This record gives sequence, C-alpha cells and structure tokens, in this order.
Amino acid sequence: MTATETPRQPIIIAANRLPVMRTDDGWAPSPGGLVRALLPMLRDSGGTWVGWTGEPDDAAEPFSVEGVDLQPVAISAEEVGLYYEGFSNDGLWPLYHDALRESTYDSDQWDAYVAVNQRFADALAATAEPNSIVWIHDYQLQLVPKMLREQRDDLTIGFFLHIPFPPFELFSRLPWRSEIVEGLLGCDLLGFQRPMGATNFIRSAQELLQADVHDRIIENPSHQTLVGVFPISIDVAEVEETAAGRLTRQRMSQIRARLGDPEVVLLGVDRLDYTKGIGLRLEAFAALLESGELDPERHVMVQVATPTREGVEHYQDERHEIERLVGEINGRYSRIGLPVVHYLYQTLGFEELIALYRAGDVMLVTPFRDGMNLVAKEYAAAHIDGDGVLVLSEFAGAADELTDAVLVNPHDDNALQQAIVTAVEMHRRERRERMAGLREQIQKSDVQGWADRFLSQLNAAPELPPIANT
Ligand code: ADQ
Repeated sequence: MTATETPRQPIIIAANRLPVMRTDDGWAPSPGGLVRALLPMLRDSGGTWVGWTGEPDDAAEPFSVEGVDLQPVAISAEEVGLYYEGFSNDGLWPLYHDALRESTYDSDQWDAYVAVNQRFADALAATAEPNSIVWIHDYQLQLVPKMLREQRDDLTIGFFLHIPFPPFELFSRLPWRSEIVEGLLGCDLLGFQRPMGATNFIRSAQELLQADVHDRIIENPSHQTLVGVFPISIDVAEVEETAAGRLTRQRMSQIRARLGDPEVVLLGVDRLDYTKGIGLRLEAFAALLESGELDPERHVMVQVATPTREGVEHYQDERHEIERLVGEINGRYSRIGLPVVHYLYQTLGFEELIALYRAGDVMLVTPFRDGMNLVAKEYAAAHIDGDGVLVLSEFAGAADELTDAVLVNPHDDNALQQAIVTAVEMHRRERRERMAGLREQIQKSDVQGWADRFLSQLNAAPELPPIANT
C-alpha cells in the first residue's frame, strides 16, 4: 500500500443472494448496477459477501470471483419453499407493498425464516474480523441485525431495506411484527429508500416497543439505531456508455424497423410482479385504442416482463392475467405481421435492454407501489439523445426525485389514460426540457454515491453524539 492510500476496514455484505450466477465456466458476477458498485468496494477493502447461491441444498465451499471472497449459506429445498417463496415473498412482500395481495401468515414459514436468518447471523459472526463493518440487505434478512449483535457487539451493523416499509396500520397485521422491529433495531444504521419508509418504521417502533426516539435516533439498551434515507440509484456512466455505442444505435434502429416503424413506441420493462401495474397499463392502452385516441397503425407497445418467483401462486395468476390481456388486445387491434402489443416474457441482456430503452419514445412505469424503481432511472440515463417521455407512478420511490416525469396515480384509470395521451402528444420542446431535468437529477447521484453515503454514515455510527434528555 502506498502512503497516500487510506487503509479501509473490511466490509462484509449479507444479502439473500450472492452477487454471482453460474456460467458454463464457473461463476460470473450477476448483472445490475448494485453488484457492479459493491464488488470493487469489497475487493479493495478485502471484504466478503455472504449469501445463497440460488440453488437449493447447495452447500458450496467459500470461493472467490473477481478477487472478492464469497461465503455461501446453504438453504434446503424445503426452506426455499418456506423461508423464501413463503414467508418472504408470500407474506412480507405483499404486506410491504400496500397489502396488494392477501399475505400468508404461517408459523412453519416463520420458523424457517428465523432458522435461515440465524444461519446468516452465525455465518457473519464466524466470518467478520474484529470491529469490521457489516451491511445487511433487504426484507429476507430482517432478524439478522439483532441475532448478529447478540454474538458480536464489536461489529458496526447497517441494514438497507430495498422495498417500502409499510404504514403501521398495515404492518401491525403481521403476527411477528415486534420480532421484526426488534430484529432491525439490532443495527447501528437503518436505511430506507424514502422518508415515508423511515417515518413508518419509527412509528411502528414507538407503537410496538414504546421506543425512545429523538431526531431519527432510536435508543436501545446497548446502542443507538440511526434511521436514515438513502434513495438507491444506477450506474449512470455504464448505461450512458452502452447507450452511446454504435451497436446499440444500430440495434435501436433495427428494433424500430421490426416494430413497423411506428410513430410512437410505448415501452414497459418490469419483473412480472403484481406490484408493477402491468395489467393496468395494458388496460389503459386498450381503452385508448378503443376510444381512438391512440391508433394501432401509429402507436405500438412493447412490454418486457421478466420471469420471477414462478413458484408463488399470486405470480402465476398475474402472468395468466397479463397474457390474457395481451392476447385480447392483439386479437382485436393487430394486423397480420404487425401486433400492436409486443410481449416478451424473457430476461434480456444489458445491451438489448439499453437499445430498447433508446427505441422507446414513451416509457410507462406505473407500479402500485415500488421501493424505488431502477427502470425509470435507467430509461432517463439511456436517453442521451435528450428526447423521450417518462410516465411515472407517484407510488414509486423514484417519483420523489424524478419530478420532470409525467407523474400519475395509477389507481385512477382516467388519469393514467390522460397521462399516456399527454406523453404521446407532448411537444418536442417540452419533451426535451423534461428529459434534461430527469437527466440532471440522475447525474446527481449514482449507485456508487449511494453506497458511499450509506457506508460513510455507517462508519460514523459508533460516534453518534449522546442524546440530550428532553
Ligand atoms: P425490483 O423490484 O427488481 O427491485 P427495479 O428497481 O425496477 O425492481 O429493478 C429491476 C432491474 O431489473 C432493473 O435494473 C432492470 O434493468 C432489470 N430488468 C428488468 N426487466 C429485465 C429484463 N427483462 N431483462 C433484463 N433485466 C431486466 C427491488 C425493489 C425496487 C428497487 C430495487 C433496488 O422492488 O423498488 O428499486 O430493488 O433497490
């Protein structure tokens, strides 16, 4: 190490999944800005990532990818059903997203959630060097902070919730609500995407545990928990660079030609999740074709839906409903060789995704509820041409920052149709002004800045000033 380099404390990250996927030659980093931002930081600090490989019963030994140590946590096939698909994705996920679907509350699933969280805490306790920093991610691991602190009070523990934290009125339905709040209070820094998540959590801590809170600091017997807001972002430079590439430009022209060179390409890109409002957006598109405000010869929609959580019934139902709607709309308005809705139930490569963003004149991001929504930010970053309109739900975290989008309440079908018409008919000058505003906003904060802000706040956590008694 040279004299100018600052020694960094090793950082340990825990997330349900390891940041890698299996390839023909072994392992490669998973796609996505979060992994791209965190891996170099782990490598430089000599850190480790603790998580599941994604394969049931996979008891892989520790290994390393691109110089980063990975510590697998084994999860059995039965636990995948109970802890992951069950408690996490059929219990917590709907509850944390405005109870859009009925949650399952099942004590066998809860027991598996506790057991897997304990396994993560044990793995972290065994791996972490003295006084290191541990950063735990997301709703699958909310008990880990407390379980880890009980074993290792020398560690500095941070937690970031990628999804919304619900209002107390909804959260209090959860039979294990106090255990979850106690679990999260094991950390020194607790981060949320939006101010609303922080406020909701603090209220739950007050109502359920009579927590003593001053200025977003919660007093615990052994330590303080600082509650903060850290809106996540994307790797802006990577998206822009790919968007500017010659191959991307060629692919964009090819995509538009294949779509029949329509006047306006409307685009949706989401995991096929019922929180994302895909059906609603298709219905709005159909209503506008019906009323004649959109014309199938001039306006074409592309909906990319990534396969996800296919073992969970709500997701199977959602897929059937979306595919039924696509079939109905195409049956009615398509012409031979020219469907009016192009539907891809596929995971696309990064370059193809960016070419599609560039090909999209109007991007429809209409979730009922979303922690942030990175697609909205990626679309703006990809539009280096300065054109394109983003229609964005007020219920996505991104709406706090992306105020130059056409913001809409997706529950209001008239408002949604009106927002689509506004976007399609928007004058070029206004489009460019709004896109400039969106791009200026995302330039202010990329995913690296997000991670740096969280970690520097976490680093400072043990030095929080004592709270004056009020
Ligand atoms: P997600 O619910 O997965 O994330 P989102 O933020 O939109 O939602 O991220 C999806 C990512 O997957 C994007 O980076 C997108 O490019 C990619 N993607 C989507 N469809 C794809 C496809 N067909 N092929 C390839 N890639 C595809 C959760 C929360 C969000 C929060 C993020 C990050 O639900 O609210 O923004 O975590 O904190």
